[in-house]
Order: sequence, then structure tokens, then C-alpha cells
Amino acid sequence: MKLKHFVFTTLALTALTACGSPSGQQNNNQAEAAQTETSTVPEYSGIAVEHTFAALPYAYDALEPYIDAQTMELHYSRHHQGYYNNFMKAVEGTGLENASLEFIFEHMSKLPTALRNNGGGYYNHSLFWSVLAPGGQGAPSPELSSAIEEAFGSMEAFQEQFNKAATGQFGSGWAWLLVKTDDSLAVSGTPNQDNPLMDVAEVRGTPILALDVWEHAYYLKYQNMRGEYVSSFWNLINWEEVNHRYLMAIN
Ligand code: MN3
Repeated sequence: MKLKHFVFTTLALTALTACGSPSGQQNNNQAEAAQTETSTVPEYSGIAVEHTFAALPYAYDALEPYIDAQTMELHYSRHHQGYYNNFMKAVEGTGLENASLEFIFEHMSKLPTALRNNGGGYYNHSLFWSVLAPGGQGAPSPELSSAIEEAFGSMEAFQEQFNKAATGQFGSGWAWLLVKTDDSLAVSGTPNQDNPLMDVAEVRGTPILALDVWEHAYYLKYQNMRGEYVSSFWNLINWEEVNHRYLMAIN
């Protein structure tokens, strides 16, 4: 692997203009203060990743009646595809073309916003599709159930907290169930396409369950009733996938 450091430089230019003088003489002083901030992202030394756009694991109409086919088609083929395409453009030339998304997210604060928005959008939707299944699948494993009880008191209390994160997220964003670095569970909400893997997230950890609460995820069917969309979500959870992700995160 080539030794390649990605250096992102922001050049902030401040133009200070002073006009006028007591004598009436036009006196323009223009000062430019340049401030250079340089942050270095360490070399990626993990396994080279080829970023691909995976097929949706079920048909567009498979999540009916909770999520309608038209929403799924637009959401996957336009929105998700768009984030993927724009991520591929944004990562080009950064030296991070074959870095894992986890690595990119870990250094998010030092990287261009286009990588944050589109890398987030690319990853978050892939995770979202994977934790959904037609009519739901399986149930929380004994291990995950104990962790949920330990963190929230009960399954009901967890769902209540998750729903609150989803309905309470102002504007566009996501709700998450995540495994923190001490292996405990937490619920959080993030704005836009941020996620808990990013160093900019308030609550950091590995997400194992995700809910997209952007209007594009529900507006055709639910209009402004985000709460009904959030309630419907519980009928679609692929617990087998969530259990698997939980085990991966704690090991
Ligand atoms: Mn979306």
C-alpha cells in the first residue's frame, strides 16, 4: 500500500474593508487576513475496499403496506444511488478511494463536507435496507434482549426512547440503536446523513439498527405523520440482522 496522506486544507480569507475619512477623501483600505488550517488524516492501512452499490435485498413492494413500493423505488434508485454516485465522485483524488467507510467516518471532521453527506447517505441507507425485512424477521436474541433490558429497563422502554429519537429529530436525519465502545447500548438521533461512527457525532458507537426520518422516506404514504411511519417501522425489523450486527460490534 502506498504511503499516502490526505491533507485537507481550508483557506479562510477575511476581507476587511475600511472606508471613508474625516476629510471626505475616499480612503479604502483592504486587508486580507489568510488563516490556514491543516489537518492530516492518517494513512489507511486496512484491507482495500471496493465501494459498490448493492442490490436492494427485496422487491420494491416487499415492505407493503408499511412502506409503499413507490417510496421504496424512489428511495433506493434515486436517493441512495445518488448518495453512492456522489460519494464516488467526492472520494476520488483524496487517497481514500479504497479506505473503509468506518475509517473515513472516524476522521470525518477533517474531511470535505461532500464526503460526510454522501458517504453518510451511502452507508446509512445500506444499513437501513439490511435491518428491514418483509413483515419482519426473527426476534431479539437472548444476548441482545439482556443488553436492551440493561440499557433501557425493558423492550418497551427501548422502543419508546427510539421512537422519541425518531419523531423528535428536527428536520432531516436518522434514529439509531448503537453499541458504544464499552459495549453498552444507546439510542441517538443524528441530523442530515450523519451517523454514530462519525467523529462529529454526539453519541458515538457502532449502529446496529437505523431508521431514516427524512421526509423522502415516508411522505408519499404518511405525509406529515412521521409518528405513524415510526410506529409502522417495528413491523419490519430484521432482528436476525440486528442480532448479527450486535454480536459483531461487541466482539
Ligand atoms: Mn433516505
